[in-house]
Amino acid sequence: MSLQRFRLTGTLWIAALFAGCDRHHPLAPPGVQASAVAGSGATPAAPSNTNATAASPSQMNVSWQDNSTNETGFEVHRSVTGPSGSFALLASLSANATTYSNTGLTASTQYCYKIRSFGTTGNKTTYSSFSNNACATTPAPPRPAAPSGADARPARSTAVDLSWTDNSNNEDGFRVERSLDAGSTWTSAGTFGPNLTSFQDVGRVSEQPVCYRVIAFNGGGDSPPSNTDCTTPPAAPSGLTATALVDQPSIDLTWKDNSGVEDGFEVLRDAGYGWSAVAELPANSTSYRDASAGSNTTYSYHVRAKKDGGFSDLSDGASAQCVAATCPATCNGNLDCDLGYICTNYVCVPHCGDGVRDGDESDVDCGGDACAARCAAGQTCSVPADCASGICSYGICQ
Ligand SMILES: [Ca+2]
Ligand SMILES: [Ca+2]
Ligand SMILES: [Ca+2]
Ligand SMILES: [Ca+2]
Repeated sequence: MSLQRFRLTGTLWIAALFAGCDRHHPLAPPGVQASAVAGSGATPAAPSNTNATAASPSQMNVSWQDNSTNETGFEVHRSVTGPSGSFALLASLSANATTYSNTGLTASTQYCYKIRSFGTTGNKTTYSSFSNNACATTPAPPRPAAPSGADARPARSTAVDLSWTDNSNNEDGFRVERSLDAGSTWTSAGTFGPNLTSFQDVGRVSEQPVCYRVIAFNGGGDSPPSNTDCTTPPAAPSGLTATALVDQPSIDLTWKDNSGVEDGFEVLRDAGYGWSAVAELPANSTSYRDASAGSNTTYSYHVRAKKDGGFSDLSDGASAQCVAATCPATCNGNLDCDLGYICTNYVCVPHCGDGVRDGDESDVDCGGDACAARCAAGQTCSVPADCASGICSYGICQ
């Protein structure tokens, strides 16, 4: 719409010029005529006294003096390469503007500004010369808050997992520091970007104590260090053997304890369904009897030392198969087992004497069809036959 109007106006003006007729044609604005006739037209006066002041690490306030009465607006040009660097248009402002806030800036960085006014009439825009340059440097940001909750735990015998809490929203990154002498001297274990909260320190030596702390940093400097947390990656156990017993449905494990720092040992087993922990043992353990081995299944084992919630490398592996005549049936659910047995850890085990209510028992180890024991007075029942008395009233044996 405005473009069409402009074209109409221009055409009329050209027609008027060639005809030498009334220059004050009602469809031609006076500004167009003045600009055209004067050549440079209504060029507004240049602004002056430009000033830049850093309001924060991310904001610069720019001000200038408006010296014109006929401007359409002002342009703010900015350089991040110094006063003699390259300026680029940053903002176009309306008439009579004398301030501009430049936000989202980088701390500790110089920004330079210069301003010019402009006048637009029809399709013609003319610019004043630029004001003086004004440069200022954003201040350094405040130092970030210290991280907390540093927690070191062995990932394996030669690596430590470190995690911490990020308490700052202005850090440029984190530096993890390591001490091999209980915190007397520190060296950097790595420098990382912002908002990271974990790091794995590889290349550690088993049985060697190591301490960590974390520092957040930005252009303003370092935070205080976090708490210090220490651990010692334990040496892995070795020489694991697995031997099936011939007189009972069990597999005996033995291994060599190679660590002087472990909190305990964990026994891992795979019966073909994936690895899972089957035993947590105290420090200095060197044997374990797995009494839940079923028939026709090969059981594989590893042992690892525990320390501070982490682990050593795995021991070598060993495997065995239940060989006793009494090896229980393996199962994948209770329906695979005979009456009186339930499926626990993929093995059918008797439930009538295990001290818990399971199988079809109406109370602990009594009632139901599978167990011979009847429930005593006061125990739970479903039918009269669950009770020794033969009387089940409102679910309770009488
Ligand atoms: Ca003005
Ligand atoms: Ca952060
Ligand atoms: Ca030990
Ligand atoms: Ca039971």
